[in-house]
Amino acid sequence: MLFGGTMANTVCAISTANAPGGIGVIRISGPEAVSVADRVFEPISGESLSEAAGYTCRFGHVYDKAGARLDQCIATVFRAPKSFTGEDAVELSCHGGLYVLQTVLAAVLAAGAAPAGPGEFTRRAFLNGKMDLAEAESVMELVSASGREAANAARAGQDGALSRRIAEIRAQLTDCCAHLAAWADYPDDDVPQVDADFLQTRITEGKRALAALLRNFSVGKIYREGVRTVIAGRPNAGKSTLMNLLAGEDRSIVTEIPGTTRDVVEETVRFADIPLRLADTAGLRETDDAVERVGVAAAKRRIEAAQLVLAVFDGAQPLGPDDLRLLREIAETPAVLIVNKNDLPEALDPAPLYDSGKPVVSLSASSGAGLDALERAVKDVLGASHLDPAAGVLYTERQRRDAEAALAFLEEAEAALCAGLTLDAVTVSLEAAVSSLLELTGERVTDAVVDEVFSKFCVGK
Ligand SMILES: Nc1nc2c(ncn2[C@@H]2O[C@H](COP(=O)(O)OP(=O)(O)OP(=O)(O)O)[C@@H](O)[C@H]2O)c(=O)[nH]1
Ligand SMILES: [Mg+2]
Repeated sequence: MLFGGTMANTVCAISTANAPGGIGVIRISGPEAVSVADRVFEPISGESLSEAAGYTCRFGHVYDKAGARLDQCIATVFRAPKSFTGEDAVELSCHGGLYVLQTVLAAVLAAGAAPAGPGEFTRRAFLNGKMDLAEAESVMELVSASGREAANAARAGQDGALSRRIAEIRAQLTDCCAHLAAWADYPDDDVPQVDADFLQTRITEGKRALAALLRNFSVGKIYREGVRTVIAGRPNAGKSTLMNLLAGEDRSIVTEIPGTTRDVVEETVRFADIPLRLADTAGLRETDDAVERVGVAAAKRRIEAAQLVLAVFDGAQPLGPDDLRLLREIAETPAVLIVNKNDLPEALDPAPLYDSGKPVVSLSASSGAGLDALERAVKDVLGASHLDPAAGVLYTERQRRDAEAALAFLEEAEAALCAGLTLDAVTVSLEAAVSSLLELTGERVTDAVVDEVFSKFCVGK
């Protein structure tokens, strides 16, 4: 198959990480993959790779053009279409040193393969019909996923969960279009009257499904990009102790002297499986100390820009004016209110905390008691409690754009239906929605979009 002039040639790249490892893999894919590999690889058995069936491997050595032995290697042969790309492919598993891999790659290039571009292997898999565009994008997500939830979501995408969900929504809408088309083509025949309720129900269902996917997109983003989180509270509340608990090491200085933390101390931690970009800040209070004042001002700026505030209150002290001011300042920000030092007798009346409507968690930052409840509260506040990867997750801005376009067209269709406009107007909007969904999965997509998708991949994938 020839696609855009790039598909016919045989390409290669190092497919493992650009870091030392036990094993490093060089992937070769294309019509000449096996003969290129034969030029650099000599099996111990003497049987060339050309004689090897798909899914078999040979042990041997890799040589450069001058005949110098570069490394021991296991060569695995894949025969089209039964490979990741759908083409003939060979994977050379060598020792994982970066120098070794570079020299083997140079030998493979000298043997006639071209260097693979970013995402080239996955692009070929897409163009050969091995996966749709949404699945290809989830491959990329899987490669970059660092947390369990993110990996689960990406894996579900690779299993086609998103594509299946989109296909279901589309099928419902296509059904409506068919219904309307029959009516338009044969108005006088026996086609039953267009049933406005039927259309309305289908449109509402489609809207609801797309809205749910779009909600999950922002949640997915939390897992992918992390959350700007500020630990705030008055001096001595135990902010730095909490920071150290979450970081699993002593990042911030803890003392019994109020006003210990002055600079902003940052650390990214994984909490409730979500990457939190934590900032421990100076205790909030009016002060004459010039250095502390600068720290308090910095803390306030951080709070204003935060996506999540962990507001720490000293449970062994009554609430003071600084606490109440903090409550007002974070009224509009997602936040968890932490009543700390629950190992000491409680002196804090939590009523004003509960009145804020925000979740309240009782904790001992020094012992870690109550951390589970904090985890649940953080997930809740960020809307991450109900993410079900198996129900399909949008991964990329591109997918979000298409889903949003489809939703907007459905709203148009609904408005046309409610306004009693001609059914042609409804049909046009419904068809546009279907078309947006076809673009989402890549079944109807321009070269420019395909280029955009794969340019974001790393070389070797
Ligand atoms: N008993 C008890 N003491 C705690 C707890 N958390 C913190 N402390 C103590 O409270 C004091 C202040 O803790 P820090 O973590 O430094 O408080 P902070 O909010 O960072 O204070 P500043 O940096 O001054 O704003 C220290 O003596 C801690 O050991 C807790 O859960 N229980
Ligand atoms: Mg501190």
